[in-house]
Amino acid sequence: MSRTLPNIIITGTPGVGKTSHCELLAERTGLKHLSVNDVVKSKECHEGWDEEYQSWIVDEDKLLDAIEDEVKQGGCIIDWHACDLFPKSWIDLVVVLRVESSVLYDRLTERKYPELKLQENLDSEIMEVLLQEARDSYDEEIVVELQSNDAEQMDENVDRIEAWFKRWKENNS
Ligand code: DAT
Repeated sequence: MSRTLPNIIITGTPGVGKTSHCELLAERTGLKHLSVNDVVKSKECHEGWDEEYQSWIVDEDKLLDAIEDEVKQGGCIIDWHACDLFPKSWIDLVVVLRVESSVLYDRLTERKYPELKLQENLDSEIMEVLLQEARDSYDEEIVVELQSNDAEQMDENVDRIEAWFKRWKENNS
C-alpha cells in the first residue's frame, strides 16, 4: 500500500539538533514527531540500562515491532541517532544533521554527558559515522546532509524540509 504522507528520518550524533528540528517540523507540517527515545522507554524496547553510557540498551527487534504499524501508515518524522535499522521501504527522506565539534562539545557538556560518552560522540561526529550509515543504508537521492550549528541554519533546514514535504505531497496525490 502506498503512503499518502511521507516518512522522514532526522538523524545525527546526539546533540546535533534532531529533537529541535523535529518539533519545529511537526508544527509546520502536521507530521508526527516519533521520538524513538520515548518509544524505547515507554514500550520498554530495551534490555536494561547501561550505567557507563547512561543510556538504554535498545532491543531493535522490539522497537521495530512497536513502531511498524504507525510508520507504515506514513506521516512520521523519526528522531533517532541511528538509521540503519529501519527498512528502506518505510522511508522517503533521510536528513543527517551535522555540527562543528566545538559547538557539539558545548552542547554535550551542557547535558552533563559522562566523559567516555562525550568523547565517543565527538569522535563519531568527526568521523561522519551517521552520514556514512545513512549513505550505506538508503539510496543516495534520499539522503541529505544539513548543517545545524546555529538557529539560522536550523530555520533554513526546516524551510527546506517543509518545501520537500509539499513537493512530495503534490507528486504523490
Ligand atoms: P538531539 O535531539 O540531536 O540530541 P537537541 O535538539 O536536543 O539535539 O539539541 C541539543 C541542544 O542544542 C538543545 O539545547 C538545542 C540546541 N540546538 C540544537 N540545534 C541547534 C541549532 N541549529 N542552533 C541552536 N541551538 C541548537
